[in-house]
Amino acid sequence: MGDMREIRNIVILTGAGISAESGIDTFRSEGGLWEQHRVEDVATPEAFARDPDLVLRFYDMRREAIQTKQPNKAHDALARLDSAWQGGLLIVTQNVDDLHERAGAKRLLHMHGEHLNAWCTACDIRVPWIASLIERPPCPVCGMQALRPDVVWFGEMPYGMDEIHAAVRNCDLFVSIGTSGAVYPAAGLVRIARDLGAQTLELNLEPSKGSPRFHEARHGPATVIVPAWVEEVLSGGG
Ligand code: BV8
Repeated sequence: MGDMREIRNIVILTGAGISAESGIDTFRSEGGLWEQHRVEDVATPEAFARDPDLVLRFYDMRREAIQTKQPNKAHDALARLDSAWQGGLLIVTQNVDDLHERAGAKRLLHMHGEHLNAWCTACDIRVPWIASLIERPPCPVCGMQALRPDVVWFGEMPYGMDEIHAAVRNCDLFVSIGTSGAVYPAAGLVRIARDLGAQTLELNLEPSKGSPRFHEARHGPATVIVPAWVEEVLSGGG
């Protein structure tokens, strides 16, 4: 990486790989989440309309599972960076788990929604939700049995895109951690940053689809390479 003195504003994009060592399945690996389910069958509005029980059970199982998992050293390192970094910083996560929050991250945006929220399709309210949805519980606000996972499915607009684009256009360093670079618009953010002169760095277990889009790539488990990178940034090195 270039001279850290030039870095003021950082954007960090995280994906399922940052939670892998916490025991949360990624999507596109052996035995991953999409291995057991075709994405079209569980993560689209059409799938929900066609077979709501299948989709609700898929998300009930994952919502319950994440509540038994803990943040790992990579989440902890990003939370440390968030509290210590004096310049601009935004963690944009594609993950719907709450491990970044539980590690203490504050400047955080869930662009694909959150497992621990439910969204009422009748009154449009979003409410914290840790229980299951398969029994069609009534919305705590309007009473209708119209709650769905507050998760962005394929074909739906990700959350916070204006804020994300503003941060990406303004950043000096764009770092991607634990994502395969397969899903848009998340996978296209590095190109926007790079075209505007930001330095770009990929931290991932192995080269990803998106690797060629980055100036630099470092490979290894997130719990090893993310804390090392954060120490480098905070010591002004690299
Ligand atoms: C939209 C939430 C428009 C639910 C998810 C053709 C071309 C280009 C784009 C499209 C196209 N056809 C359709 C599209 C658009 C589509 C898309 O990109 N499709 C792809 C598949 C081609 N995108 C959308 O539909 C998006 N919406 O475009 O809306 C629009 C416009 C106007 C108005 C309305 C709408 C919505 C996308 C969001 C979909 N929701 N998830 C849920 O979680 O169940 S996507 C899903 O994939 C997750 O969010 C996940 O975050 C995301 C990306 O996956 P990754 O996080 O990267 O995980 P993956 O398993 O793939 O990779 C893990 C990585 O970690 C690997 O690289 C691995 O090496 C690494 N790793 C593993 N272990 C470790 C590690 N790294 C470090 N340490 C380790 N230990």
